[in-house]
Amino acid sequence: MAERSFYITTPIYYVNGRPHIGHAYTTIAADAIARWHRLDGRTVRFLTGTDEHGQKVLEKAKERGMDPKAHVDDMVRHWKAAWDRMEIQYDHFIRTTDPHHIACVQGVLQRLYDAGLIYKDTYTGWYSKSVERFWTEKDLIDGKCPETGQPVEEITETNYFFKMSGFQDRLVAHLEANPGYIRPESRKNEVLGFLRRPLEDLCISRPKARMGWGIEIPFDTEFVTYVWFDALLNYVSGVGYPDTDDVLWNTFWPVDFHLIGKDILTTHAVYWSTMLMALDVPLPKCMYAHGWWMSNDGSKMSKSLGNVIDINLLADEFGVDATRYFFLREIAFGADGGFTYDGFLTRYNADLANDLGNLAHRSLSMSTKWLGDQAPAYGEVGEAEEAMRELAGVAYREYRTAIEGLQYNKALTALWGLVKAGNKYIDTEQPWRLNRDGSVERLRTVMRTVQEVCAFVGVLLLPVMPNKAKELLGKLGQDERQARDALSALAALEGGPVSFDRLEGNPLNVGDPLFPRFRELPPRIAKLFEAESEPPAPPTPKPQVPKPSPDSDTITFDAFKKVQLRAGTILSAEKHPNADKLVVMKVDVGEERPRNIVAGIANRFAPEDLPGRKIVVVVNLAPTKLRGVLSEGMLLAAGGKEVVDLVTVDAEPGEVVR
Ligand code: ME8
Repeated sequence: MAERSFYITTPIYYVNGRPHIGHAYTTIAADAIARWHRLDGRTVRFLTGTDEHGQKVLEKAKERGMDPKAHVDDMVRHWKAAWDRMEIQYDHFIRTTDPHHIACVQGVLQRLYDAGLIYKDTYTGWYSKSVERFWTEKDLIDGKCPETGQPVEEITETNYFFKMSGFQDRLVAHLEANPGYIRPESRKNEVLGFLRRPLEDLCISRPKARMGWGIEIPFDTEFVTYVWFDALLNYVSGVGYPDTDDVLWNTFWPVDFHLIGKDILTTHAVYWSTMLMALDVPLPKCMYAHGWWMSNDGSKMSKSLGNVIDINLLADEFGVDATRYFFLREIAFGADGGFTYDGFLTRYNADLANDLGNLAHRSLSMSTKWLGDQAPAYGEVGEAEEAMRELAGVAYREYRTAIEGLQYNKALTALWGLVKAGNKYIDTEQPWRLNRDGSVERLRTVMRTVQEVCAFVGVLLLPVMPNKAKELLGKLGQDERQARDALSALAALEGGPVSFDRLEGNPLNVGDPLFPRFRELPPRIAKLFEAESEPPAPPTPKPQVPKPSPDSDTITFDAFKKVQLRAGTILSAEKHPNADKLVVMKVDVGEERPRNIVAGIANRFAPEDLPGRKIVVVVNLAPTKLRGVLSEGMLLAAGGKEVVDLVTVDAEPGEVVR
């Protein structure tokens, strides 16, 4: 693979429904990193598409009374439209009904069959339609699919099998020798755990008599290909395989990142890796399994709970760019996240309206009012300006490392460090005072410095908020080509400060604020809640619902739902300076900085016993001072006044507890 090329994929999505927020999340994340590498001068291939075969899709087609091909053709429109709406710049949209893909799947099957790696056998297993796979009896939980809890069906049938078991040792060795193969790290351990049991062979066909919607097996026309075996091959057929002389293949394989949700890790880490081994194709560089978006109380999205998130509604009301920003900024890529419209509004107002929007608007308004409509030349540059340039250098390096490692929230946090510093710089330098006092030289320096900060931030935001970043750069007289040049100049920077020398004499255009502030939820969203909290038509006679007495401790489910619990890891602990019973801890709860938490657990735990413990934290408790030390949350523990143990959970910091 050429050194300056970059290949990223999303899962190909089933066309048994329309795209929702979860699909958009993976796709936005892939788009952001693809845009970053394009901007950085790499040759990029970003592949997404649709998974169009299999039982689920067939049933949906039947439900709609349509021929399956007509159904998938129709559904694909919605997926493409959603990605257009979200500004997704994929390089290729693959469909598993594409002739090249079909030929690729059949070629692979024939090759593995000829090599003796596919055989025919009769098998009995428990089939879960919801995930399109067989489970063994011991996999089932309460007789249901262990992944979805949906019913399973016992099926005995003759099928073709891929000798996956023969690759188990090689796969384990690969995972152990390549720690970055599956990320985050905790997911790799999950796969290794799975591989402690003997790996079975993989059933890769379906008899047409039972389910005929799939790619025909080339050596037995009574069968079609199992949908996962078909779908996974999109990643290689999408870059020319099996034609290994193809320029796409030679430029882009092995893929840099397969982005997937954690739900489909096994199929990728185990099925896909072993399929590639069987084909003697180099393995991907990384499979990155991100977490899930859930409603605030940790339940799945459901209309009756008022927690369905409509991506178009968010885009209509807050804008596409703000929506993209929110999903990448709000949680660590890898952790689960709870979604609320209020949380969205808070993030929007704080980061976009207040921090960035305000920085841009006030620096442009003041500058044009007092210094004319061009970016001013510097007067004398002093320590405060040097500090801003240094900070920009640090932000750039942190941003780059983080975004290239798909740590989007870390990258944006680094950038916001500079945005906040820009606002603070204005507050400290008080340009209004400089103007009043006639200190024009100094005023020029301050205004220009802030404009350079805005232009710098604008360039780095292009991958995340492509339109708003362009708008911001446009206000400063910069176009995309200049932004690209600016990025190459930054890349050439080994370390040290950013020179902030791009804007002199550029036309400035204040225009409207980039992100208008919302005082409350937009009416269309607020209405949604009204509609959903409206009581049903009054029943007659009135039901006698026992109400808790006013002094009862009973709370409603809605009240409980407000408590946000997350997994946290104690990083350090020390005695409270003023209270024997209290311990002061730093706890990682999946945010950019650890929380300070004070807890009355000293009776049971010495500070040195605590680091490394994985605890449960109430994260939305109002911060308070306990005997003079700030506490930003509360941990859960067992025991009354005397604590007997901590409530612990084996999960990554930031994981929702429910
Ligand atoms: O599994 N939060 O397709 P699929 C975050 N066709 N991401 C979510 C999510 C949520 N709540 N819900 C869905 C398939 N996703 C197969 C894939 S690939 C060769 C074949 C995202 O339509 C996430 O990326 O069920 C997840 O892996 C994917 O959608 C599943 O999409």
